[in-house]
Amino acid sequence: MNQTVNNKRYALIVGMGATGYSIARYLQNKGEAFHIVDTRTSSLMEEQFAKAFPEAQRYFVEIDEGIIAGAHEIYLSPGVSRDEHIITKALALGKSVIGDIELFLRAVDKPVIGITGSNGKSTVTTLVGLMLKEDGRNVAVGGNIGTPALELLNTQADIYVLELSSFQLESVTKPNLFIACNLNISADHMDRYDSISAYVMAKQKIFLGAKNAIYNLDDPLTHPPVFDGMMRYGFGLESGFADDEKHIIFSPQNGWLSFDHQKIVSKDQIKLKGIHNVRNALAALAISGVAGVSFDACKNVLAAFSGLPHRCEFIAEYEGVTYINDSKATNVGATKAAIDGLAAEFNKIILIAGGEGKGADFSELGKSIRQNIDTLVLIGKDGEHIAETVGKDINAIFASDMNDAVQKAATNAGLDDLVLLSPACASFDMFNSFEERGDVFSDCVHTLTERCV
Ligand code: UMA
Ligand code: ADP
Repeated sequence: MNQTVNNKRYALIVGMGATGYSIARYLQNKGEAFHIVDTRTSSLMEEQFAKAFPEAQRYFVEIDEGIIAGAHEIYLSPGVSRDEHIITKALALGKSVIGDIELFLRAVDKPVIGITGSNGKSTVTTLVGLMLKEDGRNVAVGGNIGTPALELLNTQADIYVLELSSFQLESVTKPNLFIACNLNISADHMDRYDSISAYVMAKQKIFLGAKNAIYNLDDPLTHPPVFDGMMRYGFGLESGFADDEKHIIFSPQNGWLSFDHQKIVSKDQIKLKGIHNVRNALAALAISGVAGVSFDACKNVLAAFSGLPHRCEFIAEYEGVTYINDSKATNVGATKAAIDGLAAEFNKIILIAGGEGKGADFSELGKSIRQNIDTLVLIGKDGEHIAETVGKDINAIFASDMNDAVQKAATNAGLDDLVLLSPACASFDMFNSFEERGDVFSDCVHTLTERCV
């Protein structure tokens, strides 16, 4: 492509994926010109872009500095690091580099709820969306959970719920949300951040300008700074809170989840399983309660919602062995939560883990594994690294692919045991997505059970 600079005002979109596409569509609808660049040699969506936006110039890997200099603003996709050479050049030229969330927030004139955290975002975002709907609100749900935020603008909703990743939060200035929630922090994406503090700071941006802040009483890294005029609500498991601190807590003594001393729902009435999901229910109650949703609507949703696919999802029980798909556990914290939450229910656990480790420190996983895992079946790029880190005293087996892993796990399982796929890693070394990884696991389990009938 001829890299000429024209005189027309244009923006530069970085990344030709779902976000880039939503930004391009948004600008096209507004009649604004743009160029698009992907810092890789090609994009899976290249053809779609060429068809939908024939006017826009497309570039790959390299781009003249003049094109960057000529852009009035740069719109960055979340998967592209702000350390990427095009972005560092743009920033050095004094350009504003923002993401789709900032564009969405500039355009929207209705209340927006934002939910971030290392784990549980999609579950809580879904619960809050369902609670608002149950309460009769016209709600639109999107962001990192799947539908890019800008696409929600076509829905004419009265209230928006956005799942926000640290990558998306890096490229907002001051979100000014109606409700901002930070669920929990454990290390993730350490291939993208220099330190855990850089990751924590990206997450903390969610609170800037928020009217209401919701945080995890048990996790100090989620606590917001004190801002004038910002209401604060803590959720947690019978955790300490100040007398004047609004709190949404679960009491293991009486088994109830309560909102500021008012009992709302008992743990037994919640369909989701595991203590991490009690935390998710508390966060959803806190957010929905602050948004004015009736507690009856919240209760109905908690009693009916059995969870999203690929999150501790029951697949089959065969010859006394239960098979659970937790493919969405793409970091150490998520896998720890799944193991610790499920261990009490089974005789022993055979864990299938491994994949693209994203620079994680797997020693954190060692304790949970040593306490609760009988056999570790390892797959993917970082399988060996996990085995080395958790120690020699664990029965670790290597598998060549998912089918091999399921077979080896089944061979090592007996009555009342659990075979758990909870990889603590991203899927990209072996699969296109965590969904594909979970589907392949599920297919392998079904093949195994059918073959043996
Ligand atoms: N690309 C580059 N250079 C890079 C990296 C990527 O040019 O260094 C290009 C790719 O070649 C591709 C495009 O950017 O053409 C992809 O953009 P993207 O990686 O930002 O992904 P999108 O398709 O826009 O999807 C993004 C989120 N992906 C990431 O943040 C990595 C999706 O979250 C989100 O659903 C979607 O926007 C809509 O908001 C996915 C995710 O994995 C599920 N999120 C991470 C997570 O949950 O852990 C943060
Ligand atoms: P996210 O969108 O943040 O990735 P999900 O709701 O999709 O979160 O859950 C992903 C995985 O994280 C689940 O498979 C589960 O193992 C784990 N998980 C869910 N909620 C929590 C929580 N509150 N704390 C720790 N781990 C959790």
